[in-house]
Amino acid sequence: MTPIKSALISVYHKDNLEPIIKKLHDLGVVLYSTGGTEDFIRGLNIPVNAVEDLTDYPSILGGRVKTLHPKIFGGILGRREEDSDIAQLEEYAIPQIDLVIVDLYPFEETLASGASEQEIIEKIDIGGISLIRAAAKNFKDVMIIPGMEYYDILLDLLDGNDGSTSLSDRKQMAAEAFDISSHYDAAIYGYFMEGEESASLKVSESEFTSLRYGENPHQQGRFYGDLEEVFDQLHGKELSYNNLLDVDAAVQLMGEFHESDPTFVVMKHNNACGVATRKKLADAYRDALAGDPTSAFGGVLISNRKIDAETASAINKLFCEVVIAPGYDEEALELLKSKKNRIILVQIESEFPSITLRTALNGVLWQEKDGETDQKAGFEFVTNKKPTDAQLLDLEFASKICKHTKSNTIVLAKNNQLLASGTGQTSRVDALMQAIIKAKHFGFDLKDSVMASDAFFPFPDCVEIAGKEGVNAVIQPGGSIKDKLSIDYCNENGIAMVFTGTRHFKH
Ligand code: 93A
Repeated sequence: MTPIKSALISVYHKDNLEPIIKKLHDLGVVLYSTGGTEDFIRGLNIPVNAVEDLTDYPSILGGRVKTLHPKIFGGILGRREEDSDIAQLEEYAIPQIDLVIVDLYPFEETLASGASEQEIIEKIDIGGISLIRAAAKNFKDVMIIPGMEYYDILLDLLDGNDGSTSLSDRKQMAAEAFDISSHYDAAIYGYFMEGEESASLKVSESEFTSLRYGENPHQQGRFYGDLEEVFDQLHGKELSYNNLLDVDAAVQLMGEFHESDPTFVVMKHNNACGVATRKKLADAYRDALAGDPTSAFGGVLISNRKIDAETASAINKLFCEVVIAPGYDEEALELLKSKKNRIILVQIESEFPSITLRTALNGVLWQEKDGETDQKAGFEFVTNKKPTDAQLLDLEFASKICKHTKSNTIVLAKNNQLLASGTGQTSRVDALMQAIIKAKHFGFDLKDSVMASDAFFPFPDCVEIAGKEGVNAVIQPGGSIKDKLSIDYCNENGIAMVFTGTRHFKH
């Protein structure tokens, strides 16, 4: 047990401090303190030494530098068992400090109060956090009390041990101290990163939701995170594991269209099977559904506009799992609620974590999300024929869908409508064949349509097949050693092709 003979006390909130000070005084502990805390102690008629008297410096820079001085930190960090440390403390007349009590500037409260930047910055505690870290580092000799929530523990220890502390108590409090300091710094980091990475990934063991099951009924499933932060569920059963994956895929894709005219997307198994942008939402829904009315059954629908009654009554003719929108007219909501679907409210421009995680073998793969959206300003025109303005819009439209569809993928589109896509195929030609067969099956004419590919064409086969079907504009990253063969075919057949330089694999 080590007796406490001296204490440095520097606390922001003075509440509940009185019994501690009185107890320390009764035990004959020598007290050192900073300005406001010193005034408080003097107010109790208890003797206290001002840190200024010890350092021979006043508190300067408006209080920014109060305790940051070797006479303070030497007394905390000096190792009592190290002869050279003790000799130096004596040489420089540095008193040993056995107990440090700090209550930090309230950074998070100040931030939450909506204070100005200047006020927030001033509430970044420098001296206090250093005192906490120094005392915790030297736990072999020094006891740290890193916040007012630990006063009761200190009082109990002082009562029980007649003013002495044990090594294990000091070590335990050191751990608490680093918990406090790391949270404090994390809050400051969060403030500085605001806007850059404000949507953080929440994976916390303590915050999970049990799902009815995983991907299949024989698999358990859970969600780690806080769904309420992202959306409001207005109707229907709890979302399943598969629903959550589709909702995620849907909002990510719709994020690409948040500034577009009314747009509707039908998602199925994480891929879009219908997408259309129109002047009227009901038309967008009709034309999205036309993309693949078969797959739409049991799908997840998302709109970038408030859903109106006309669109809602059209939706009600279909069985769907989830409807997602940034709003619902009253009548639309009543109509949708009459069916067994789930209805959720999401802000389309919500920020989501900028990274993805998935397990692989015995570890976790981490990557940044694909944040690149292909826009005409970045297109490289590689064929003699340049796309028309209408084709450019369709190329952008198709490329956005392509980016959010499982690889290998080919997307065929025309007039802001997804005609068909080939999804998750093992070859690009298979993806194209699938898209062509689907488009024709649902009655589309591919003449004057556009084609998007998530990766380059290793051979000219895709442009040859597509060209014969009537596709007359193509968007792809480029970069194959055989690019020239595809370009030649396009030039010979009056097809416009653009390179984006950006691959959009999604596995
Ligand atoms: O501005 S500071 O970072 N500079 C310092 O040197 C310093 N030393 C202690 N803030 C500093 N403190 C903090 O002052 C403590 O963490 C505590 O919150 C506060 C107590 O000040 P007072 O005793 O004057 O009320």
